Amino acid sequence: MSFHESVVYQIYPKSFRDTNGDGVGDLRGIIEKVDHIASLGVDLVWLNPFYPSPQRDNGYDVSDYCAIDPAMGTIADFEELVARLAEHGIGIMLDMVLNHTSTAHEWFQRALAGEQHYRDYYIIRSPRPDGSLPTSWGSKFGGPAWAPFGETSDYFLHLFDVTQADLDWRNPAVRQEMAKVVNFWRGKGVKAFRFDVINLIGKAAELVDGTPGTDGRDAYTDGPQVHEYLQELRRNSFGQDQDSVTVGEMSSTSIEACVGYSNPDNGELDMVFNFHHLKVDYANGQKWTLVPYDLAALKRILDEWAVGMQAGNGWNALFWNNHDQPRALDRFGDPVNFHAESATMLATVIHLLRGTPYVYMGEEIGMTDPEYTLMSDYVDVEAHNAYAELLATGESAERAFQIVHSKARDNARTPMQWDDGPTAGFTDGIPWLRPTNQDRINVAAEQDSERILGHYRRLIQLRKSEPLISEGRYESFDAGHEAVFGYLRTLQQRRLLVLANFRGEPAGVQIPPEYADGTLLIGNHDDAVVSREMTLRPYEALGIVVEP
Ligand code: TEU
Ligand code: CA
Repeated sequence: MSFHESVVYQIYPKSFRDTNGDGVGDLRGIIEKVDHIASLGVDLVWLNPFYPSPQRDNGYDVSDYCAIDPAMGTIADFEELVARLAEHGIGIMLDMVLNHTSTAHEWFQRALAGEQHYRDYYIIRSPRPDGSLPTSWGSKFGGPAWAPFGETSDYFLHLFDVTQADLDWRNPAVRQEMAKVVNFWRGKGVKAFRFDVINLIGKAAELVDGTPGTDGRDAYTDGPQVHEYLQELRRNSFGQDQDSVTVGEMSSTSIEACVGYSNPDNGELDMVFNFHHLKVDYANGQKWTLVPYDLAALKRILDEWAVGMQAGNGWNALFWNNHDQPRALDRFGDPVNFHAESATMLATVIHLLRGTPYVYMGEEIGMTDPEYTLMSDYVDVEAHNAYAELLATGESAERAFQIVHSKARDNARTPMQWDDGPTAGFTDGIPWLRPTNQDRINVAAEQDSERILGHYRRLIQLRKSEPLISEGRYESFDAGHEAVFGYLRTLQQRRLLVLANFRGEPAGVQIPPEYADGTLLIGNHDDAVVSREMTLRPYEALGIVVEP
């Protein structure tokens, strides 16, 4: 089966299910919940990093790529999980954090101890003649991207936390190590990989400041050699498996670059994540701000990426949620007044698009951002840095908290809500991050009503039964509509019209005559009637199919 027909379920292992009462999710917890995963009908499970790590960035600070953090389990647990999922035809997609290592990694420690071989693994530079940092780049987690390299007068680059040192991919030894890491997991039966911020590995030999007044990302993103490095990695590792599936996480990228990464003729990756559609609630491109989201921009970006990637024969990973994003339901839906309607509307939009859909754990039951009231409820280093920076720039404590509340990555990282118990059925101990509304939103309650879960299952099945969805051509529909996002999919004579009302009020739409005689393929209200002049109810979404 091609990845065009696949759906991926993302699990943040730390927050899925804890089996030993230490408050942290573990691999045995995932094994325990295999039936839930299988019941969705997904093909792959992407697991966020579970490797040994000081956990400064929740596992994206890897200190050993070829082992499992004891808090998460053992290699035997992993092998059991692979086998249990395989019984249901589900493969595992592993998260490869190859742009940087933890500074606790043996390579960095040996570099610090003076071993030149390992020093060359990292990006280490002298200050400029005037004593200033090598470049003006900012860390994506706040502050400068350079930190003193041990006791020397040099600096090492860290585009993320100060404990995440960027690797120098220009060094062939680094590239070989990374192929070895991928091959280690291939040896354990893994054929699918998600590559973390992989478009940042192509940094030039000579590092220069980027656009003045920015964090300099244009100077190192989608760098000159990234395509060559990906082609090499593919040849030396996952490309040797006929049925490998790969997705690259692309930070601040372009359609053009992403066509390059995912056009099969280039021999790089199968598909790409980009984040442009999730920046429509940023003021002036800045994340730590609070403004209503811009629906016109959201529609335009979804459409541009669908059209642009299709034109270049690239392939998108489709998603609303992941472990870095506040819940889309809170951003683009209305979890208070139209919980099930807006959750299923968002799902419909993504699942019928051209690309491969990803479902982030909890999305299938309409999980929302937690109802936290204190900064001490948050754990993420990024949230705390941002709060401090907001205060330093003169925001009131109340406003700074509101911003963190709406933007923190912890919003997505609260424990999976299995039942309405005090810890949501996540743990018998004290959860590392507190759930808040499991009394209303939990898997057990959804099993009974199936309003959201059932819709996800139907959408996932449709992708497998309808080549129109997995292979059809994409075209925009009524792009100027102020409330409705619409698009067409066509495959030979079969055609599909998808309509989704993003507003909490009814919205009128004119249906082209040929679709007015079509049939309802799926909808989030079971009593929709197709007609020439339709009025979509609040957050109503549907797909109308026309047979030849
Ligand atoms: O994220 C990359 C990234 O640039 C963003 O998603 C970033 O975390 C966010 O915009 C901050 O506001 C990846 C991982 O998904 C993330 O969890 C890691 O922290 C990061 O790389 C570093 O490995
Ligand atoms: Ca545990």
